[in-house]
Amino acid sequence: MTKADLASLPLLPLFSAARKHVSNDPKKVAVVDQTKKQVFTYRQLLQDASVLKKTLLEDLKLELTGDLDERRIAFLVPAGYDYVVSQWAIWAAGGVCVPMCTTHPVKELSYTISDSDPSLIILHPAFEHLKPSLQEAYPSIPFLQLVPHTGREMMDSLPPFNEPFPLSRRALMIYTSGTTSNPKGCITTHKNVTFQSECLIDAWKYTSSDHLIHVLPLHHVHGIINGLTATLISGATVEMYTKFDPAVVWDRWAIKGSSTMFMAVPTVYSRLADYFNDHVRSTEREDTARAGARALRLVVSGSAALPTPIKTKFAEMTGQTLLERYGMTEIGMGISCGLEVEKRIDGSVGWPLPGVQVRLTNKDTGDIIPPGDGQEGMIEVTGDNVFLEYWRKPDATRKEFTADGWFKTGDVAKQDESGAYFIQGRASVDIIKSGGYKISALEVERKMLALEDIQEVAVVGLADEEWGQRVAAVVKQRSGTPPLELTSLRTRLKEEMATYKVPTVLKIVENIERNAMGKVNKKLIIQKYWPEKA
Ligand code: MLC
Ligand code: AMP
Repeated sequence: MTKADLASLPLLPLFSAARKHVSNDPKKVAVVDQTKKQVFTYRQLLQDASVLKKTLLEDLKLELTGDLDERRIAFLVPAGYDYVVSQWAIWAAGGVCVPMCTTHPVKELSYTISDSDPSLIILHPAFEHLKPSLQEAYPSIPFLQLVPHTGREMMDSLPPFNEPFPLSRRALMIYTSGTTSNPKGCITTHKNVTFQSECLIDAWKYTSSDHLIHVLPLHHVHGIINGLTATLISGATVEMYTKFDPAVVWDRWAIKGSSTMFMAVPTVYSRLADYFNDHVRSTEREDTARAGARALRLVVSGSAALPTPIKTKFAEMTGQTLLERYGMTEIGMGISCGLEVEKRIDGSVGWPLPGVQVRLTNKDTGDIIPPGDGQEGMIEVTGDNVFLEYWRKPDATRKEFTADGWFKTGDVAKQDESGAYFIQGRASVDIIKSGGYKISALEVERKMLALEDIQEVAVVGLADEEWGQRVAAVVKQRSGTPPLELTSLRTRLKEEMATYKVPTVLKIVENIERNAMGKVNKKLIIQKYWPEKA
């Protein structure tokens, strides 16, 4: 690589921050890639992003304009340095990042591709085996075979920088399930992405001395914004893993002081607690493990309600009171507890983040509930954190906003006199949260109904301590078909949808009760078949 290979980078806040980190410390490590077992500096990251930007523009024959001009670029790259380079290169070239889920079956990937309508797909060699089926389905979309990067800086200089395009441009598209049966592409702009990251940096005081152990998937805001982008804007180091493994996390924590931050969903803390009890407690590793975990500066739980038993167990093991915060794909993070442990309130997700406005409204009338009066209401949010639109779905976008422009989250909460929020759950029974993933019951039902042996189905979320909720299916089989059995049904459904959406509980019934309108009352279904969960 020579300087001539480097395309210029727009001075977006992220790249401007990275340039500053290099000038403060040219050797500062941005990414520790635990799959490659290599480290990558901010300087190399800027160089590699600039080279890949050039390749993207060349492949699309856009060298002359030097601008992807909000074209979507989908990418299927494992969590690690290559992911970060791909994301930065797309942003540098003026494109919209469409990160694809590395565990999705071909059919889900195909949906993302057809809906986002990308100009190009970046494919990491780890996913080469998927290329023939994707290429067959989308013969007109070019593929860019990513050449994995190695941790070797080729030169000292940085790419040139130029004036950025407006931050109102679209930056990121994240697919999110909702009350419709197909996931929607939630679009955030550069302004949104920057604001979402900076308000967390402000609240949680990320600094360049921080070191995050990153184990979350990189097709959702928790992993992308809180984990990756906020950390890199701060000049800290992000240590990336392709998959969460409790053994690895406890081993890393045991090296006291080698990491400072950890962020995860409640299921991960439940797994960490189980692993500690089974493999660490009463062994010679116990003291170092406890001391290392206790020394962490910031340990955050979110994306789903944190059950008190998990919080209590984790505190007993580590001395850490998990910091809870509330967020959503459409808003990044909205509400958070603060760094001062003594001010955290049990069961509360805290107070609005700096610059984010939150209010509660009456579920039936839409009237604003006076702050702090303890009534249950729907959470509404406004601020620069709030997304721009659902991709090519103006009606769906409009429906989610009030007449005065606030985003309707669909979550129910109460607020106490101190202004602290307490999440009470979702208004819709058709939205399930399992392992921190949001799942549309309607989507699962539609895909199950496509199987010929299923005549009717109702999908519900069952409360579960480890997963938050489990996806359960009540099924009426088509007569004359062989008895359905959970394991083989799951195998078939894993071809159709992401594993985390596939029901883990199955109930075969003679009839699914419906009301006069033909609707299923899911609360009654849970009461009837799983009274202990109702
Ligand atoms: C997997 N399994 C599940 C499941 N996921 N069962 C029930 N519910 C789920 N959600 C099953 C699999 O089918 C499999 O069964 C077995 O459990 C092990 O699967 P796995 O894939 O190996 O699970 P694992 O890798 O251990 O994943 C668990 C996890 C993961 C918690 C690490 O789910 C995860 O990373 N969740 C994070 C999701 C996230 O980032 N959400 C943020 C969204 S943004 P079998 O039969 O195949 O063996 C957002 C906004 C905000 O919410 O506020 O942050
Ligand atoms: P997603 O659409 O995948 O981004 O998920 C967002 C949803 O996760 C929110 O609408 C909430 O229902 C839920 N959620 C996020 N954080 C919390 C939390 N701390 N407590 C309870 N629910 C949460």
